[in-house]
Amino acid sequence: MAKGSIVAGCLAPHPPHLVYADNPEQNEPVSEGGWEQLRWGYERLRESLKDVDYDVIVVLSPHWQTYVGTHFIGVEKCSSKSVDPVFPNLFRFNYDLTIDVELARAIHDQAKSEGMSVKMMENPDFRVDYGTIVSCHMVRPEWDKPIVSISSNRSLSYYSVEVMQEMMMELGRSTAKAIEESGKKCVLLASNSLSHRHFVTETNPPEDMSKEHITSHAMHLWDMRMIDLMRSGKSQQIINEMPEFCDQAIAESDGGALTWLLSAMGVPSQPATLHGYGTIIGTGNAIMEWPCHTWGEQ
Ligand code: 2X7
Ligand code: FE2
Repeated sequence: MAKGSIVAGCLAPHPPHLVYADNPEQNEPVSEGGWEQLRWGYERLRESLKDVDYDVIVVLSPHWQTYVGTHFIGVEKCSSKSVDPVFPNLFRFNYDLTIDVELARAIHDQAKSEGMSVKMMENPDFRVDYGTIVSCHMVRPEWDKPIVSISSNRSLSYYSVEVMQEMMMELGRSTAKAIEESGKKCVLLASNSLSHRHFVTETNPPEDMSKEHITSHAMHLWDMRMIDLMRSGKSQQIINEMPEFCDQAIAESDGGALTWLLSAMGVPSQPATLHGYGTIIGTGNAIMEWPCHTWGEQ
């Protein structure tokens, strides 16, 4: 069997506003658009992945929060309605998705053999979180690929950002090894915003773009710094600066997704492509792609 591989890694932010603004048939609320810069960014990412051959999407979302270990959905068919608890006016999404349980279990087993605390989530009534759904929908609205859904172990809240990084580095290595042994080609998604300080009131209508901007200059500077590091292939520096970034920008990378992604790709020195940047209710969001399939044997 040929070795499996990560064909692309993406930073794929998940504010529900993006799905709301796109008006897909699965989502109940209806909008007049909005957040076009980011939605055009997702369009460019989809175009870039159009001719890339892959079997499965592997996603880590900070909105599936687990406090004892990292969990993996272990139920093959998940269908229900996902409602954003903070923005139920924007996101009530009927989903029907397929999980690659075999690959999920392989990553679980590999991580376990490395000493991590892990669990297969086998409750058939489990409600899939909106972060997972929004990122997968924006990358692949056809929903024709199975996914592997990984929880965010809140080790930062329990311990520290350093412990979170150590654990996500190991989870990344385990993910890469399990993928290689599976023979499957995978697209990895780190589902998170960058700076994450948001407004506490909503405009009317929510898609009024005359009110949308970053919450502060300091947040803008952090977002631009991170994008610059990603575009210049300085992954190790991102990992080194993660404690300050999480602390000062209240960054949503505190859930570990970005560290996991960089580790799974081998902390690449190849540049990432920026497909789009924009703010959503004041938070900073970048759509980035590391086109690993173009890098050859590493
Ligand atoms: O989950 C989110 C987010 N990360 C950023 C902005 C707005 C809503 O939801
Ligand atoms: Fe979020």
